[in-house]
Amino acid sequence: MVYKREIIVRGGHGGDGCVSFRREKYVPFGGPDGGDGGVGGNVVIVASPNLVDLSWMGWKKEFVAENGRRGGGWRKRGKKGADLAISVPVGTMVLTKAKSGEEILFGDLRTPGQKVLVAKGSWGGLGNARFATAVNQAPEIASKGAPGEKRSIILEVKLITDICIVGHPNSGKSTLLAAISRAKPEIANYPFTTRQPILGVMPGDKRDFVVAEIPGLVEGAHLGKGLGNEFLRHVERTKLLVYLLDGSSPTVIDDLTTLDKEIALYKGLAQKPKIVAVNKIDLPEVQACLPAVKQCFVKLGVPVFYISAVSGQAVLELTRKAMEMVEQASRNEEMISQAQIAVFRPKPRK
Ligand SMILES: Nc1nc2c(ncn2[C@@H]2O[C@H](COP(=O)(O)OP(=O)(O)OP(=O)(O)O)[C@@H](O)[C@H]2O)c(=O)[nH]1
Ligand SMILES: [Mg+2]
Repeated sequence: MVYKREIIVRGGHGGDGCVSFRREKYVPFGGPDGGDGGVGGNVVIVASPNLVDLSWMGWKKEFVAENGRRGGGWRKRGKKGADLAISVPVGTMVLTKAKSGEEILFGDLRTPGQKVLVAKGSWGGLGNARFATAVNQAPEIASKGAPGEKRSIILEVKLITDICIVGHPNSGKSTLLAAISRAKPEIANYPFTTRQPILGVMPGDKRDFVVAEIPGLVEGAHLGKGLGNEFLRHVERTKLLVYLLDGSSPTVIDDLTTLDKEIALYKGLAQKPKIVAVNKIDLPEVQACLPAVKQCFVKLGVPVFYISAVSGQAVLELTRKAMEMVEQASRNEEMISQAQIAVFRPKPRK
């Protein structure tokens, strides 16, 4: 899976202007009639709901829109170069690098079909008809089309979700996602069944919630162990994390610590609102040690939901709480963004 790529984009060059003179039998008053060159095509980045990553780009480095064509006789303007649309997944951020090396946000494609223009095609050159003046009625000059705009951009995919389910491999993330949403992820009793983020839509009372499952994290994921922690980039823009622990694991308390450590090591994730859930409580062996586990979590002061993604036990309570927390997080975000809007008022007259 490719979630970050640096590419070069270039708008089409403008077509050259044309030098031409009208010369027809029996037609007096010919004169310069060279048309202008066509405009070069633009490069636009478009958010497509059918993509999940940038792997379709392969090793291609440079993306170039079509050049404008040359102008023609009879004052014909050259054909416009076609625009080049580069499709990217919804949730892609388009960045450019400043001279200082800092990455600057150019556009954030959050909804399907949203576009951002990254390189403009250039104007075509002028044909000789444009240069005719009273003193130079037969100009033999035309201007060249200008080169298209060229820049290097960085595309970074960061999914936009309400809830992200994170946990160790095999803890039942896909089973929970399938239980609460319309997604149909692969479920199997071996680690790393899910190898890429999976999205699902959970219907709520007022609106739908986008839920994602991120591939399993293991201790040392930030050092590249297991599937690594690069999937955590998709957690950056979620409103709520659901830590899903495997109740049948003999080290369920330590599992929470290692999971939290891996998440906190990724920039900005330590502050995210989160819910902890222990799964698979329908299993008799889990039932047997549940009182001891509950006691440990109470001692730690961590509120926990004890659920079974298979039987559906306590799943509704978990989702209700999750929706409530997402709504609260959205309200907080709104308040912060409103506080950041500058309001300019005229000064009162004396
Ligand atoms: N008994 C029981 N088994 C469960 C429960 N939830 C998941 N399982 C089983 O646990 C195994 C792993 O489930 P998955 O949903 O694939 O787990 P995952 O966390 O998505 O695993 P990876 O994608 O590999 O990281 C499957 O055999 C599930 O049937 C549960 O609540 N009770
Ligand atoms: Mg899975």
